[in-house]
Amino acid sequence: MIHLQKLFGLLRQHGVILSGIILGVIVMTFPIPRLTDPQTRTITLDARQFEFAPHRIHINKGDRVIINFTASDVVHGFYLDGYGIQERVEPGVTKQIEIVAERTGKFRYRCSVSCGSLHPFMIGELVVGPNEPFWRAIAFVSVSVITLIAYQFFSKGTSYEHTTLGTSPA
Ligand SMILES: [Cu+2]
Repeated sequence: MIHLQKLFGLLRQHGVILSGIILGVIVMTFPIPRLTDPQTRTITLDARQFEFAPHRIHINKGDRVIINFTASDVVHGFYLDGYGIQERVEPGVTKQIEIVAERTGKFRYRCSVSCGSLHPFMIGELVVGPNEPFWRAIAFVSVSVITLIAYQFFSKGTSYEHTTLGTSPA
């Protein structure tokens, strides 16, 4: 009878840990098909006085991006900070720019051809987000922290019981 009580006590205390471990395993192995493989994306980027359309491009780390770069009015350029990629485009001619996103972060792209009075303000932003392992890590850490908190909470409730069980004759 005491053994059974002890078992229930242990289960109540360690069941939290066990649930945490199971949840952790689920988080680490759950398939996220859309994010698993780096993607190849094709984007049309148009340059005009004095902006890029789109002015912000969102991708994930590891993605390969093919930019079809066009100009609507005058000659413009494309320079990507941190990648050292530079291209020049004339109206009516599409230039292809290929980028492989190796690092996460925000990288500005700017016009590299003096195209008019507001040329210095012709700036866009490439946002490279973290890919799937990052979100798994975040989820795993969250599960661990929640498990620890729950463990602390539940073990407080059973500590008295354990002391009693420990001192009682078997
Ligand atoms: Cu320009």
